[in-house]
Amino acid sequence: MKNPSQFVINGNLSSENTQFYKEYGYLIAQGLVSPDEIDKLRRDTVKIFRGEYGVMEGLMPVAADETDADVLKKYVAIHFPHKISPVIKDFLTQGKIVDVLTNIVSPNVKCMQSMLFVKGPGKAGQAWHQDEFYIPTRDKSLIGVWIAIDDASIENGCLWIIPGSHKPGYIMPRVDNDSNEYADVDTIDVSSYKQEEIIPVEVKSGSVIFFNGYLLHSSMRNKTTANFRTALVNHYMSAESMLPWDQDGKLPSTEDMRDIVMIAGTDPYSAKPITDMNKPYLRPEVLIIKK
Ligand SMILES: O=C(O)CCC(=O)C(=O)O
Repeated sequence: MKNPSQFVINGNLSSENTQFYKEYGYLIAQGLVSPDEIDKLRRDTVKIFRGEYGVMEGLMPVAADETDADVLKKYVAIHFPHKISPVIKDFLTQGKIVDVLTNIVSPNVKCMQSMLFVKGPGKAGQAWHQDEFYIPTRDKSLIGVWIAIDDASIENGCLWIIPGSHKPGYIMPRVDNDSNEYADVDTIDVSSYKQEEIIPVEVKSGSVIFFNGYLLHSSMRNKTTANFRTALVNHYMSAESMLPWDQDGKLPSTEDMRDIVMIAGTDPYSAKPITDMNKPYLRPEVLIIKK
């Protein structure tokens, strides 16, 4: 039976939820985002990929007769959509999400990344990884907030996680990926975990999955022929920690990447200006990260 403490009910975080997050590294809040908010995000997704907020590298021209689905089928995801879309920028501070974050991360929270996945039919998933490998905080406070815009199922490529895998608290070695489920050239070898320890997180539209930056997670290929698996994933951390994040060499090395959005509390580093270094970009279909 599923442990009921993994579910946040009506956005009210209980002490059992907090304990569960510490032990297992994730929480699920079903229906945390209302159908109206989801509709707004859905319309905004189309607007972004139709280039209505402006063109960016990799965005393809749209023919007059192309349906929304035709347009979206060409893409996997866009990184930093909050940089162009006021709707997504606004959504970073969605009240119920902020409430959970201020309870399990810190009263002072900042956001450094958003990603909007459309993941149309046939598109590959993300290999096993820990987000802190990519976005290194100094205090291990990174948290992914995975918002289901469409229902996410095993068939359309939902998130898979290994509960408790954040506990050792170190970054695990990466090995070559030879599975065509994934877009990445490398992965983490999870064969030491038992099959039953590796679980799919199937959720309905409007649900939110919160997961620790050291938690092992992945997603498989979308095996449907017509369904998208649209999800907005925002990453947050405690504002007390600096963020030495160079985006795998894309940004100059820095002791503290200040292209952030404060979403709760106070910023202890407010004497340093907020920057605008990250530009939105489209995720390529094959991902190569330097080892
Ligand atoms: O949604 C997915 O397919 C992968 C998301 C993910 O790996 C992440 O947010 O770190």
